[in-house]
Amino acid sequence: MLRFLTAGESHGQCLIAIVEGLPANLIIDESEINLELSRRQKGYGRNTRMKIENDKVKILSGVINGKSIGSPIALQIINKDWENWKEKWKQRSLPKLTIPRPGHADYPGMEKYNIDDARLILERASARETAVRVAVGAITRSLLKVFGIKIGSHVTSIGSILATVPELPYEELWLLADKSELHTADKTSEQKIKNEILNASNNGDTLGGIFEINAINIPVGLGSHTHWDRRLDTKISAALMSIPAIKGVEIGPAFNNAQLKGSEVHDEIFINENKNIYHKTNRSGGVEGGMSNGSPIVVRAAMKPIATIGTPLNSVDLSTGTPANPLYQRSDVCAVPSASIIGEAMLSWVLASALIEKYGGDSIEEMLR
Ligand code: EPS
Repeated sequence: MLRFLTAGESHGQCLIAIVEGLPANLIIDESEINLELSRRQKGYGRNTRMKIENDKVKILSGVINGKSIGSPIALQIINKDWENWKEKWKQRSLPKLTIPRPGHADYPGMEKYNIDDARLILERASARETAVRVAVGAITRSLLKVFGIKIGSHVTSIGSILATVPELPYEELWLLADKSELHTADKTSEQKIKNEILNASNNGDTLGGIFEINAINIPVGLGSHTHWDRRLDTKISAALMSIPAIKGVEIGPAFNNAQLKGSEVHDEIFINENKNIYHKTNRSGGVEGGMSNGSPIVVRAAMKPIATIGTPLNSVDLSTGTPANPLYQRSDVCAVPSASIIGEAMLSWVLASALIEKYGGDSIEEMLR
């Protein structure tokens, strides 16, 4: 079984992940992990924090001479911003945050953990933690690569601006997106989206959006129909929903399909002269009955606008019980492009887990056999 845990706070010393259950002899290239980390850091609409951080992974265990050895892999990413915070933490000079921000983890976290300072909740609730998830995703991406599976993504909307996605093979869409500051494959919408982000920023506001992740060269039969928790779609949606601010996930055009008739939705099955089964359409998003059906996996995720906003929203000072507006510090205006890279990492993770479950093996060679 593949599993991982992370540790670390947004303005603490570092982020840590421990990955357990990867086969031995998998080539793990630090520069490929760092490439994924830098992809997550790009994107129009981030705040000055992204200028402070320059994420690089340090592999602390489980990899010798560039290959996994079957033991737990420990990863570390240093928070450069720690340098600006460590004295404040030491001197306990940071004022308590007692007014929870609507939409953030502040209020339920303070109540649940009996903590009177939202700072102690937001430190771990922060999306900073996703940096180390992307490092984990990069490792599982290496495993998928051995089996020919590729994953990419592109942003399909930000705020009210919908991208017009060109009709191109997925790999070409990903290349276009990787060249765009908004991680969209639609060059024609870029300026409109930038203006929308700039307007939101000028008004002390934030924006959400939607991104799509695609995985290609998928074998038939990952996941299982036999139990709710073995279904591939269960795992995909849970993994995507675990990303901070993601509030909706669909596999294939699910919400549109719900408005159509069965005859308009289900992907007909064909056989070619080599006796290979195929589909001409992919309205299932590559998952039928909780299992991959061999078509590309297509997942969309909806991110809500970031909860730290400059425009005051009603809240309550929990130390006095009186109405108050939360304190505003810096925040991102829009992080949808970064979220799409985190989505790729989480989908890589799910597919690698499903692949290990189906093909097993303690080494890459055994898995391949
Ligand atoms: C985040 C708030 C911001 C973001 C951060 C996520 O950090 P800060 O409070 O330091 O300004 O920059 O994202 C990252 C640091 C990152 O690496 O993505 C939040 O509250 O979720």
